[in-house]
Amino acid sequence: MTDPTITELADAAVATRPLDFLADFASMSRNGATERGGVDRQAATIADGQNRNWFRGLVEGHGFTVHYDQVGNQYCLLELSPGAPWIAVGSHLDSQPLGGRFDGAYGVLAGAHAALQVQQRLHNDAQEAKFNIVVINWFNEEGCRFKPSMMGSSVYTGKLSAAQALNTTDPAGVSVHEALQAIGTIGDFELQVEAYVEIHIEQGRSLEDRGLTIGLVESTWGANKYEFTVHGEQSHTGATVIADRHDALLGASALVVAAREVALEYSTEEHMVITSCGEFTVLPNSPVVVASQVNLLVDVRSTDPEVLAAADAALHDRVRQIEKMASVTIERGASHIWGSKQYDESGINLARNAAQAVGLEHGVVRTLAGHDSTNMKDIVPTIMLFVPSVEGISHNEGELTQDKDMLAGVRMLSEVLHRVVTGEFV
Ligand code: HGY
Ligand code: MN
Ligand code: MN
Repeated sequence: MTDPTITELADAAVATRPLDFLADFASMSRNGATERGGVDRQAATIADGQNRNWFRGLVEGHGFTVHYDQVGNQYCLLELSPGAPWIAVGSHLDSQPLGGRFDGAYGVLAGAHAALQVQQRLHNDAQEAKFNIVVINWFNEEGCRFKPSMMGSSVYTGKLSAAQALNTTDPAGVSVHEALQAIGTIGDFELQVEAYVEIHIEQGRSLEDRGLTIGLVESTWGANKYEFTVHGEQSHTGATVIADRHDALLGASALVVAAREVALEYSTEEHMVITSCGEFTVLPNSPVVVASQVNLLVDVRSTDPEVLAAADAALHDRVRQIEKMASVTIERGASHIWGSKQYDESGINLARNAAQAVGLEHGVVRTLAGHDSTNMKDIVPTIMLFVPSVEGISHNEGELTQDKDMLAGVRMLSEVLHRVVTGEFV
């Protein structure tokens, strides 16, 4: 008997490969699992490292090769046609503290499964791929341990320098570089991609409300995020008369309230404004001490650039008023800004045709949240898809996407990727 050829071995591997998305998703969700059904896998923590290694093991077992770039983006390469250019599918495996298990992680795992389904389909149909597929787990999309968010894709798309990303420190003073080295997921890999596809949970309720399974994302909201530091003067809470106080906590609290008021004042029927303060650190945070400093992050978002600019200007006016009212100074530090922008029209059409072909209820949606595709769409043709989030709950351990919707999303993604690798998109 003669030895099997490489092609025969590859055929056998493709034919016998078992794929069970829900089982893999359940396994992945054990990494960094929290008591209430969520995960805590902040960027480059031990839990994130475990999950990255788990994912590496999973995909290597299915024939991918895995590499890391200089800022810890994880590239899982599935070569379908040696020498062909690459298209990417991806999202992020990091999470918020006490976050949900679907945000980002669903899209990365769905990308790997969909890529394997495409490989199988090409094989069954004896069809040539025009592109190879790389599944990318972008580093630090969440931006909670290290700011700004969407860090890995920002470096990839040239919006942030690698040096700046690597030198960013967490509240304990650990740099991105040190943290990535500690979990061993940093390298020097580089890869150019010709198109990008991402699937993500909606994190809102529009699909659920409309009874749809797939969202075709047509645009992002614009967002302006600012790190503010309110400087006051530390003193005794009992012994310092009001006239002598420079209370940083009073100033910061007024800024939180002002942000909400700006949202209410500047939202129109047509264009909503959303503002938040999600992070607030008081120094020295002691019961009998007037705070000397508060660091807070305020973000302002809107669908319309002019409405966003007006709300932003109003927020800055309020900053100046609060400085006087609380006798503090407010310094604006780093900012992270992205514009409201359309996704590629031909990508939306391709995705619409794909949804029709696989028989899934679909509709056009916008994304309020930022995603790695927010960056990628600015450098390559990009398709962004959503699956429903139960009650729109996200960044919460109770985040949920039903199994049937996750599976429908993988089916949809696989149809889209098939069309992309066979040359329908770019
Ligand atoms: O929307 C956000 O701010 C985050 O980067 N996903
Ligand atoms: Mn996400
Ligand atoms: Mn998130």
